Amino acid sequence: MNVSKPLSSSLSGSIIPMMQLQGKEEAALWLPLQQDWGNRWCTMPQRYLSFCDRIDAFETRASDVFVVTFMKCGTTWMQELAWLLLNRLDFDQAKRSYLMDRSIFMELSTIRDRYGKDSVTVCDQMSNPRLIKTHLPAQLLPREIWLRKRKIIYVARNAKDVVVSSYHFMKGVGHWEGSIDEFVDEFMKDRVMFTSYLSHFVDFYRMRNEKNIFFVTYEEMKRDLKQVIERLVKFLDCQPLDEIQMEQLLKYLSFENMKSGEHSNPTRYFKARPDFEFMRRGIVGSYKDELSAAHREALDNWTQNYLNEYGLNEFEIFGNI
Ligand code: PPS
Repeated sequence: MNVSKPLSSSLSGSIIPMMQLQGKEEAALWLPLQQDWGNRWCTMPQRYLSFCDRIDAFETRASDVFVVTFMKCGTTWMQELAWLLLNRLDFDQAKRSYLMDRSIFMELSTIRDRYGKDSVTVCDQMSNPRLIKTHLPAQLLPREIWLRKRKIIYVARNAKDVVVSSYHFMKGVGHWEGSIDEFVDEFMKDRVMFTSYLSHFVDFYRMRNEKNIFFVTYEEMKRDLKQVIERLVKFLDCQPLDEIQMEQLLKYLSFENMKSGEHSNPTRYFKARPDFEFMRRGIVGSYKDELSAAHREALDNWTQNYLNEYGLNEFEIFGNI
């Protein structure tokens, strides 16, 4: 892994020091994409450097499922769904405890101290079946995931909604002090945490037909969650749900229900500004009244130019947004 010079001085709005990381070049030998990971970038907090070797060497288990996303793409929604499927729809347990304590965020300790011990160790000690959340891009995931073809659920979301949701989140939890205009610009320059956003989801979109990868979009989950659940049940080798179970699950996963639940809404889990709301709008298209016309156009062009390199377009991935 190559690490470029720290970028903290050029990050106008961010209040945690960041740096950009280049991927592992040798990964091209064993990744499904045969991608040259040396061309892939990821902006991470400097603390990541004390964790990256252990994340790289993280020992996986056959029953592991990794929920991999760029931030604000519907991770929590998918984690709750996958956790419930893997735990025989144990709604009682889900109502009693925060999802973040049931499905650990692997690199959380690279961002903030939550546990006293680090989040990689906590992942290591979880009991089966482990449902592990990560925002790391393909090139920085534990290498055993690829070597042993562990199950990955990948959720993608359109760029404009991700930018808006990320801005509110980062501002709310105190990781961003600048304006939304500055945020959009920094996002497109790959200077916000976990960027580059585009290569993050395009890599997984291109791997979507691999047997161990379940690719879905937030937009698809909004359009037809039932069909996504049916597909996921098969992917996770769970017992098919009867109609009553499906209805219960759909009700539990509704935005309104998760927002009103003490533990399904993670808002109180964060030390954040008083007006912070994790479950914010939960819609497709919040960019329409939150981004300027200039930024909508800039993000569209930026996205499409990148997708062109792979012969893709936004509509085929996300549908109408
Ligand atoms: S994080 O912090 O990266 O893990 O955030 P993440 O969970 O990926 O994304 C948060 C956004 O997902 C929305 N959300 C939902 N939408 C619809 N239905 C349900 N049940 C649901 N749960 C979470 C949440 O509101 C955030 O999106 P925005 O657009 O900000 O509302």
